[in-house]
Amino acid sequence: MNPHELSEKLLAAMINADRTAAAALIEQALAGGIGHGQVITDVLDPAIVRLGRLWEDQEMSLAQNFVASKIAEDTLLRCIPDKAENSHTKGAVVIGNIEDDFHSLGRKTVGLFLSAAGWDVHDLGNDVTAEELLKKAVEVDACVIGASAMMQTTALNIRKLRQLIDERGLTDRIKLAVGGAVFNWRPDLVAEVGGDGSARNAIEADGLFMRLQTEVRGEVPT
Ligand code: B12
Repeated sequence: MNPHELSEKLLAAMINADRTAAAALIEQALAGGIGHGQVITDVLDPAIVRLGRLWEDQEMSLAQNFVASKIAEDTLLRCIPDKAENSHTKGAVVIGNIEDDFHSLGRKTVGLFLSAAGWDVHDLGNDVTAEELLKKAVEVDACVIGASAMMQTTALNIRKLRQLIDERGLTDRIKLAVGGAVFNWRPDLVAEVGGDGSARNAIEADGLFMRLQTEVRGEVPT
């Protein structure tokens, strides 16, 4: 089966709340030689985008979407890329969905990819306040905070974090990465909320975090 066919079948499994079938499809894709990253970009991602459209077109309920998203999350965990050989040598980073945001799937994907790329990821979960994110970043000496938001309303809550970082004189020590579907639709929002940069997906997040770390430390991480 090619990635497109696998994605179609995965979508059907998610809609039918068939966790076992979804897991088997991912195993099949990985066994067939499709790389972990490609399973996410070419199989899982298109299925989730279609799922989103079905919901937007009101062809499925919030509850159905919730269950389907849970299955997508399980599926995602099966696609974790291999750990970098020199794991966690790039330094500490803090990530979380900003206050009032509960769209965990994207954030978790980013965390898994960053961890596999060698970052020591402190994932604070959903609905995290600006204060909590900054407190943790100071505690673990992180030079990047990654704030995730999926909705226009919650994205604006990131402004509080920008303000706190600046007020405490940490502008040059802690950089603010922002991301989530809403930033992909409205790239101008990155500047509006005070982000230092954004990445369209989990695969590009490592490059962004490395660039931001270099801005802080003035050196290229190994
Ligand atoms: C799944 C989903 C849900 C699930 C979430 C389940 C979960 N465990 O995550 C549930 C059912 C809980 C949900 C709830 C709601 N949702 Co919703 N949801 C979605 C949906 C369909 C998909 C989001 C998703 O998971 N995408 C897949 C992931 C892998 O992609 P991603 O999130 O974009 O993440 C990638 C990148 O953006 C990037 N990234 C993400 N974060 C970060 C962070 C950093 C630092 C970086 C660098 C990169 C990065 O990397 C990720 C991986 O590649 C979207 C529609 C859509 N098309 O996006 C609506 C959507 C986001 N939801 C929406 C709404 C309105 C809601 C609700 C208010 C619905 C309601 N009436 O209750 C609630 C609000 C909950 C809340 N307060 O947060 C709206 C937002 C509208 C807007 N313009 O603001 C959307 C756009 C749907 C719509 N068009 O109406 N939702």
